[in-house]
Amino acid sequence: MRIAVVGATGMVGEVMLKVLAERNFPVTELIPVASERSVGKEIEYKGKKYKVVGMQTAVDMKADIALFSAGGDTSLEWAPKFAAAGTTVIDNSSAWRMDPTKKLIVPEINATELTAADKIIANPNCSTIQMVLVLAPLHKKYNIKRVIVSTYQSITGTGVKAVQQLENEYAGVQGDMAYKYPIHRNAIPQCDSFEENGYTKEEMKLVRETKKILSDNTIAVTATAVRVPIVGGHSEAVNVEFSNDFDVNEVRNILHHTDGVVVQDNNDTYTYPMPMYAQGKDDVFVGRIRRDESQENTLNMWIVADNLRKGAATNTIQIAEYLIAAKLV
Ligand code: 2RA
Repeated sequence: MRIAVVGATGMVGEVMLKVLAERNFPVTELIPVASERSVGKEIEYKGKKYKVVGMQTAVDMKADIALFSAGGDTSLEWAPKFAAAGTTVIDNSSAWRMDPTKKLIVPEINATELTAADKIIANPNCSTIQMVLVLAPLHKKYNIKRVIVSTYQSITGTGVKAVQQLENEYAGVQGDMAYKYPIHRNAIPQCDSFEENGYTKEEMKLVRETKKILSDNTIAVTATAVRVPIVGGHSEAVNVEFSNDFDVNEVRNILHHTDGVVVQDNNDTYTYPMPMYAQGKDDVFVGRIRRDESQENTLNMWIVADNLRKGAATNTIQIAEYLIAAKLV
């Protein structure tokens, strides 16, 4: 497979290259792509060096699949050009996610929706992916009425500049600010910009994308997304109201048998998910599973995942793997 990685020099792009190598993805030719200022830079993949090329050069090379993590504006401009050249694009930005003509895919949930006609495929937002992977089997079993989610999001979701800000604050030096406020010893209740309704774009991604991926607009979702000074991954406190009652042990068993989900839930041994231990892994970890005693048919959970892996790079590559296995590329 001729594979283009668009945004190859960025944080997610670098993880995509790492995951492609780890999973021994069938790459016959790698095309690292980035903005003009990075053209000519060298990246290493499986011990071999590759020169970064620009966007038009990459389009002309007619990759089979292009894995995009280059921001919404770049994707809006260039994904159609790659697609017109016959390349199937899997995009990590929010540009295409809510486009009714584009599929929004978490392979374990809805990869079967994909067809060969899908030339631009949207990868959901990281905080959405980890939540819906846990919610999907429970929705099927108990029918979800409402979700309340509070997120505790890693600064890696913002990018390299945010990580550098935290390191500068640790060191007590002044540098470029990714956020309006200090992040060290702080929690910032704003991820991305605000919308008219007072929610942030990050919160509305959780609201809108959950309904699309689960194919059910009746599900009520509300979210509060918070940035916290950690690097390992995103954590989420999720409260779910079902139409039907449930048994907590049955919930644990359903999740234990769900692909891509690992249950870590034992109060006697202080076993529960934590981002420090999720970092570098592709599973979504769930624990603190307990009935919400304040309301019938309602469950509380704690969900953690590495936002750069299952939340972005790995999910993208799993979509590509599905396309190949299903002979859609
Ligand atoms: C964030 N999910 O964490 C967004 C974008 N990666 O900032």
